[in-house]
Amino acid sequence: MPDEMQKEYEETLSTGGISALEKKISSELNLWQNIAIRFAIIGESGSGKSSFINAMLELSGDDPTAAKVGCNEWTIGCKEFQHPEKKTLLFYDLPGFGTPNFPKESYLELEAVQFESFDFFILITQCRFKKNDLWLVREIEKRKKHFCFIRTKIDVDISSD
Ligand SMILES: Nc1nc2c(ncn2[C@@H]2O[C@H](COP(=O)(O)OP(=O)(O)O)[C@@H](O)[C@H]2O)c(=O)[nH]1
Ligand SMILES: [Mg+2]
Repeated sequence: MPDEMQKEYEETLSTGGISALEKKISSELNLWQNIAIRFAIIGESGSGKSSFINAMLELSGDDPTAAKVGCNEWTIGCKEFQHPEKKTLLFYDLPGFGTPNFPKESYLELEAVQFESFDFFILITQCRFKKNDLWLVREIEKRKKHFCFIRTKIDVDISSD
């Protein structure tokens, strides 16, 4: 525990007694519930990022609030989607990288991408783990951010075997 924090707790204990300290600790333990967590949904264009967001948020494709799905570059900026129940969970549909509009060389510096602002990266990979996916993982690691992989289109993989 940092010295400053310990001092604060000691002061609460000496002025308000054990009940004041208990109250302080329990209110602080609940603080995390109000902290927004920003998830970046990232991956190559067409990998299934928008479909994944819709599946997570249980939005059907024809819902006007759903993420737009299609092989074209629908996602020009970085669109926010809030979890319907857990309002602090925010998902961001990022532009797909590796297209003429968003080449990987300049992708991470683009204003539309806001790479540094995210807490966690969900890297969507389709069918195979490719060179571009590896490049992205290395860039995320360089920035000491956390990530996980989601592999999409396994239905295609299974049916083509
Ligand atoms: N078969 C199959 N198609 C998928 C899956 N996920 C996405 N797609 C399709 O892949 C295409 C691109 O999906 P989209 O979500 O727009 O990808 P994005 O460009 O990464 O946002 C669309 O035609 C989707 O219907 C999946 O798990 N299986
Ligand atoms: Mg998309």
